[in-house]
Amino acid sequence: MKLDLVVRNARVATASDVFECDIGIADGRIAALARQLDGATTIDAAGRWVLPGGVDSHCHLDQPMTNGSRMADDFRSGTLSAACGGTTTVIPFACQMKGQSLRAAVDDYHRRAEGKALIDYAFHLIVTDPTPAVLREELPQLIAEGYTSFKIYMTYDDLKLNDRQILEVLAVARRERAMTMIHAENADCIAWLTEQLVAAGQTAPRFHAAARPMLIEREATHRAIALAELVDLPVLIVHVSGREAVEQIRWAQGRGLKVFGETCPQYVFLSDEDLDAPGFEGAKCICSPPPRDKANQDVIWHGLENGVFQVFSSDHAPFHYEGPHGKRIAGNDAGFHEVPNGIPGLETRLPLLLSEGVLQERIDINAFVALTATNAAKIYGLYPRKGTIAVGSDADLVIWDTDREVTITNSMLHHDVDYTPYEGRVVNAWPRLTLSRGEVVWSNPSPQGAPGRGQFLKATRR
Ligand code: DUC
Ligand code: ZN
Ligand code: ZN
Repeated sequence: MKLDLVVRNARVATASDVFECDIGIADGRIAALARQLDGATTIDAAGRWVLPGGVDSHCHLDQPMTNGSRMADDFRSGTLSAACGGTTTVIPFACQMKGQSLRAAVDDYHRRAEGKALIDYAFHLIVTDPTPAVLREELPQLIAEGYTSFKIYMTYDDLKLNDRQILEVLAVARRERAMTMIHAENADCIAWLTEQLVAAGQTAPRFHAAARPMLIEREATHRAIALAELVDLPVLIVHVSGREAVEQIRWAQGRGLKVFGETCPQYVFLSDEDLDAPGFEGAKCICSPPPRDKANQDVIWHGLENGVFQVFSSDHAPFHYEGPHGKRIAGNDAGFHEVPNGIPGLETRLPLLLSEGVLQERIDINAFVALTATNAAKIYGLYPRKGTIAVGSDADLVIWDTDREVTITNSMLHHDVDYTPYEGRVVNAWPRLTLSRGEVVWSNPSPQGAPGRGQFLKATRR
């Protein structure tokens, strides 16, 4: 067999196994896993971890906003940042605006990605306006064309669905065997609390957490699970922040319901103390649900260890700290309720979890691979092309350095955001080399590969 490239002396981990071998690559795919392979070129992994490239199944790129704010990353900078952080597949969102057809939204996002993406991408849909045409025609057609997952929101005026609308969308997902992600927070409770906080002049960034206490996430998580049970449909609860939502998911899983859970770096590496940073600095960590306290960080860690969570994604939602289109869109000391929600994290997701999760022995390397690549690829219909190291899979591989300290600073990152919430944090893992379909896209410290080489991936149904 003629191999284009051999990665020699790899210490491979998949979601289930660890083994040492050479990885032979031909035509962008893994063609052989064996010893003593010969190829046209070779890369020596020298016994380092070689893991499947990350699948970041929850990130927002170039998503138009309705309040005048602007996302800092488009598909060029976002996918570059992902690749440099060891991620080789992203699944951002194609978000329908109310009044817009879903098809128009999908076409728009393809235009945003084409010519820019460095790595491969699929799309989740965000359904905000489930008209009869959307439910009967557009969704079934788009699912058949490879957009097999969608997110629905229970909060945000411009995005949210009511319970009846949620049921109707879930019914389509069941019939068409699509996967549904749910943002579970109770909109009316947030609005009521926000009104009171603002009236009392309590508008500093830390009050963002007071407007979204955990019980409103718990209530919505329970309701989302109940609605899915009524329709008899698996669902995935996104960006779970702490104990009360975890308890709902564990309860549902214990009853035999197919409820998947996703959490994100901000719920183990950030806390309410970060929201309480001096002045307006806390706005850098405003995201929803908000980071909770240290006790809740432990609960999320346990959920990563004990299988409550299947997916660890970034929820990269990038806004500048400075400038008129980001966190300060409503002024230099805007109220928390006027600050765009979201934080960057595409590039730091994997180093943080490998360092603090695996090297600190909270989770094993197989769990790391499952949480960051394999499970998302399976849940969202990209497996086994993506998310594992196996003969026939795309040669999306990352060689990891795990024996040196790296101090995270925003200047070393490749996103277009002017800050990282993880500034100054020390990790012991960083990608040394990232391969996407057998091509080098990151060789520390240099990004490589042309924007636009990333391919759109059609996802299969459940
Ligand atoms: N939900 C997300 O999924 N991302 C950013 C903000 C939000 O509320
Ligand atoms: Zn969300
Ligand atoms: Zn998100």
